[in-house]
Amino acid sequence: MRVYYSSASPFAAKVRMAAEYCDLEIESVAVDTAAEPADLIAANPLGKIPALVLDDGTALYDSRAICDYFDKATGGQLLPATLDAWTKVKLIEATADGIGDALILSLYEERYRPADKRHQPWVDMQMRKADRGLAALETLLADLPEDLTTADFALAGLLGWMSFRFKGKLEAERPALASWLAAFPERFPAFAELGPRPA
Ligand SMILES: N[C@@H](CCC(=O)N[C@@H](CS)C(=O)NCC(=O)O)C(=O)O
Repeated sequence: MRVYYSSASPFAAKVRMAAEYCDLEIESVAVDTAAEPADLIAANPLGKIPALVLDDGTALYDSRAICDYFDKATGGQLLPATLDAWTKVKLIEATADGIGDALILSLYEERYRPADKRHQPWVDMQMRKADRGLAALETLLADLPEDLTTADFALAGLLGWMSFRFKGKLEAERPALASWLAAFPERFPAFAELGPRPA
């Protein structure tokens, strides 16, 4: 299996950590999404990472679909079996991923738009989404099962990425999330190698 990724991406870190946890061997290929490389586009017409290519050439993208694939391929290593626990995990994962989407959109406004074309109210709205999501996550942490799940890898991807893209925000505003992140490498030592880091 091959995964297209960049070292800074919270979503790519999520799937690379999940693959490691499931003991799945994947080849990681670093790409620059802004350059729209042909091999990434062939795997994912949306040009986003992470994108996975299976050994038979089948492509799969979106971190949730990829993690669900890993879970199914390994007999349920990433998601709880009971409906109640599964629902809680999926809600946390969706919240973490949605915060990532909102924060990335706010960063792209700066990265890809000329200064005179930026619309601050829209950025502010994305930040409000992220802030509400982070507040919800602090409460939802209590619902995480003991064993690691896709929700833990989504959280570790998001919070690890925020620790350098939004430096100091978690410590100042969401200390429970900052503590959760600080404790994560002990629970999953491969975070040091596979967690998000500045490109
Ligand atoms: N919902 C997607 C989000 C993926 C995503 O937004 N990836 C970003 C990098 S962190 C990307 O590829 N951005 C390039 C683009 O949007 O063109 C997932 O969970 O995989």
